[in-house]
Amino acid sequence: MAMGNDPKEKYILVGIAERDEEEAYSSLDELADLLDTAGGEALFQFIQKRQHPDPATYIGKGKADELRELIDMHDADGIVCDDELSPSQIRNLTQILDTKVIDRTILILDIFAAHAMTREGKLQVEMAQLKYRLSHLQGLGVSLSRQGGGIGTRGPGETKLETDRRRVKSRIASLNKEIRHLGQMRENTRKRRINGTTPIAAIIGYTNAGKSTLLNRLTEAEVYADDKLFATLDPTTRKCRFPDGTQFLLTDTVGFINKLPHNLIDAFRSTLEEAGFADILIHVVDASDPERDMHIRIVYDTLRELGIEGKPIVTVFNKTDKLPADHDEKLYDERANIGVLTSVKNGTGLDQLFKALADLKESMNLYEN
Ligand SMILES: Nc1nc2c(ncn2[C@@H]2O[C@H](COP(=O)(O)OP(=O)(O)OP(=O)(O)O)[C@@H](O)[C@H]2O)c(=O)[nH]1
Ligand SMILES: [Mg+2]
Repeated sequence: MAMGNDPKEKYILVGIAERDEEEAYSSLDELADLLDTAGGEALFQFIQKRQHPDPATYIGKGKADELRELIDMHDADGIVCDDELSPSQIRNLTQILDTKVIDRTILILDIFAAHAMTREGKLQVEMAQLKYRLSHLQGLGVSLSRQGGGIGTRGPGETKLETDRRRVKSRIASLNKEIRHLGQMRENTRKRRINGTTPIAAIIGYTNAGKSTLLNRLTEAEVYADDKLFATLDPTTRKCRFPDGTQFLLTDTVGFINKLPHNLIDAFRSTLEEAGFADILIHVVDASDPERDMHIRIVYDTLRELGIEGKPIVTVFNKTDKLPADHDEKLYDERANIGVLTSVKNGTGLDQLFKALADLKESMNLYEN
């Protein structure tokens, strides 16, 4: 991580409960995971109940004064807000709190920057960061000029941005061109694959559900899987042969998350759309997560946003080994053709998954072979 051996930066997590307070707290739990993945440490959660974020200061002015005292008392390095802030919100909060102010989007962009491995992935992240900074220069100038490095400062340097907007814009244009070119090359590879006879299944789902672990289990792929959010950024495709001889090409994809920044969806559209070329979607869900129903909803919302709809779906309720013994809720995804329960870690339920995929393939009449 960019912070090397420095002590971890400590942040207060700040959110707004527009309706349900519990929902706001669990969103902040996820924000804490994001912060942890980015190499920072969450001190505690600070939530204000209000109808809408304050357009000037996100939380109300009075609450901000209260927060300022807490920042001093706990010697925090900054705050992380659970929503994307506007340039003026960043500027005003930075002035009132006299500390570093970052938001969920900056955090996610930062993690993506640290995890991108391929040239295409790196270009896509740079593009998303430049777009975010271009639209936030006014606020970030104040916030970022007061700190040396750390979270939110990975990627393109700040002075470059401030000195010449035009250069940023032309950089974005040239990134666009190169990303398109790489996308074209990927499309050619894909066409060669489609000309083959093996059906393609894309493994999709919320971040940290176990998608890469599943791919690794079913194939020899050694995709990086870790208890981190957004461990995977680049699509990997591997061939897989089930015990009955049925073959599939399996593609691992980047995970989805609540409030995934729009700049990222745009920048990653071409790799995210990899799932759009699959014959079948394998939707992996962390069944042991108390928020699993919300995760399922967000996955389908994101798919819709990407224009990926109407594909046959096998939903894999994974991590059943972590379910409490007295668990009796029904695991159900109304949009899936079939649901199976697995513990990819322990290797249980994989036979049912094979059968589900083979049956679907059969019923779809996919590629006689
Ligand atoms: N207990 C348990 N843990 C699992 C299981 N499957 C995966 N995990 C763990 O869950 C964590 C996330 O797994 P990944 O395969 O990286 O998840 P992913 O969906 O690819 O995540 P991203 O690439 O970050 O979107 C890892 O620590 C895995 O070891 C399971 O069946 N049971
Ligand atoms: Mg992964």
